[in-house]
Amino acid sequence: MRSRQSATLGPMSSTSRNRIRRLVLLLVVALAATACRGAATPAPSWPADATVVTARDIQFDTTELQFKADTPSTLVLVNEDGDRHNIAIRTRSGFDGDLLFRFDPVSATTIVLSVGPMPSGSYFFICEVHPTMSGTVFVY
Ligand SMILES: [Cu+2]
Repeated sequence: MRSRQSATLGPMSSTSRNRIRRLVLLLVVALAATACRGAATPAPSWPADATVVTARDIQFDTTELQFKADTPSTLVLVNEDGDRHNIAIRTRSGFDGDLLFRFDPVSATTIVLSVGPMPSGSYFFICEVHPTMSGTVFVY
């Protein structure tokens, strides 16, 4: 009596070929995803006590910044606009008084900045590109 030909013993069935094809496709997709992750710029990080300001629609999300006196601090600008923004801190409002801190305007990015120690007092901050984006700085 002849035994029936078994699908698993014969030449590779089309089901098996499809399974392997699917596996290879999955591997390619997984490798591509890994490669993309590797190429991406890591998101910036900052200390928990950093002062974080968000710029959106040509406005800062706060009119008041606070820093500890006589201590180096971290200032983070999250600029969600395509427009360029910066922050300058001065002893007087607008473009008057002594300049205590500034950085060049940036667009559509998040930057983490070191702010040098400032003596306690009230100061003013402004976006030099959009002077209506301004507020008060309390150093205490
Ligand atoms: Cu601005």
